[in-house]
Amino acid sequence: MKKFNKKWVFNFSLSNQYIKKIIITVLLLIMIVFSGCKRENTGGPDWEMIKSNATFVVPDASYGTPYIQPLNVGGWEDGLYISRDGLELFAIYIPVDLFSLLDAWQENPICFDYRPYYRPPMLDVDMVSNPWGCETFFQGDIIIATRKDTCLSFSEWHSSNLRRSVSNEGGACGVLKDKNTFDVFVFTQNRNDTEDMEIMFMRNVSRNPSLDTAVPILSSPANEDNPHIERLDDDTLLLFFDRDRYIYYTRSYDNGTTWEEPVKITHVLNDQSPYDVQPHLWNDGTHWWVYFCADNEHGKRCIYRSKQEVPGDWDSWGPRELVIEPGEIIGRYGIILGVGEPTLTDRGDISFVVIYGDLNSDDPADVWDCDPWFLPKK
Ligand SMILES: [Ca+2]
Ligand SMILES: [Ca+2]
Ligand SMILES: [Ca+2]
Repeated sequence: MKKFNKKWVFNFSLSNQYIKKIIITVLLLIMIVFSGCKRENTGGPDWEMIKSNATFVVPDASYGTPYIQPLNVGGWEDGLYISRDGLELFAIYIPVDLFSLLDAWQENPICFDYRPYYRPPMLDVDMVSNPWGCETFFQGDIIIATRKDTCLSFSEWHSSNLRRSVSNEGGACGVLKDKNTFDVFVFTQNRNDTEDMEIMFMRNVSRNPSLDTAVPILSSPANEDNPHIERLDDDTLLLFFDRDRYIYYTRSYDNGTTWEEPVKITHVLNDQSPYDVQPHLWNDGTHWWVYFCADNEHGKRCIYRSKQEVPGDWDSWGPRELVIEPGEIIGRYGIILGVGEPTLTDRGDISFVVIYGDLNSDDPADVWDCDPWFLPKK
């Protein structure tokens, strides 16, 4: 059970490689940020001050100032996707302090008591059902927020129709057909039999789709994650995704029934592979871009973008350009570990996640959080 449980949990989101990068980053940041200027312990993190004093570097002057989206909550909101018209926001929600939980859980994986790590609201995420008969559990579901107009903020998360017990679902991404319908839609799911991750695909579904018609595509024993789907013409779909943290692309010429053998990207996007790149395709009206996550020279996770060099060639990416880099938290209330999960509206507004925490927290079950932020195009 120990092996089964451990593998299952790690498969859902964080590879061992990623964990190592995080640990190294944390140690570096401890050395840099807290050398000679340690703040006194004042209990758990002052989340309001951490979140309101976080700063970022945005080199492109066509963007405004990043701000936290008002619907943010204490649990872990990750894997964002905003519909192109900007009216829906999806995330995977895990109502725990995920990093603190994983550290502690590695020490004692058998029927771990997850309750000290719960961070409400629970948003109907089933934290009880599990195949091992344990008293408590943790897993993630896709949640959804809607707004009637892009001049309004998203105000509240709700559980989505993609909610499912035991397994983790995430990586939602769709192509809109009209104001009520996604033409095609993908998300990821942990298999409960073989334990690895796979991409689920469906056609012609509502804007809060259910699991009913979802079928697995491109399945392999590896972990498929971070899918991004686009329609290229009446019959052709394009899918970017990662397989064990290497980025691939594939096309379907029959609207998703069959897919060509995935091609591994040779440069730019896989420069740091195996790595959690989180590719997001976006067209500026003339050119295709990929927005993605990568480390800067200081080992901090940043968002970059790369322009397609040869039209129609999906392995033809120009040098990466910085989009947003974490700065300090003014007042030293905590540190920002990184930014990631870029997702763009038609007009170029970016939703993304920020992971930050307080290394001086004296509550080992409340150190880190992951929240949705917004980088508006001017
Ligand atoms: Ca689930
Ligand atoms: Ca798989
Ligand atoms: Ca959060």
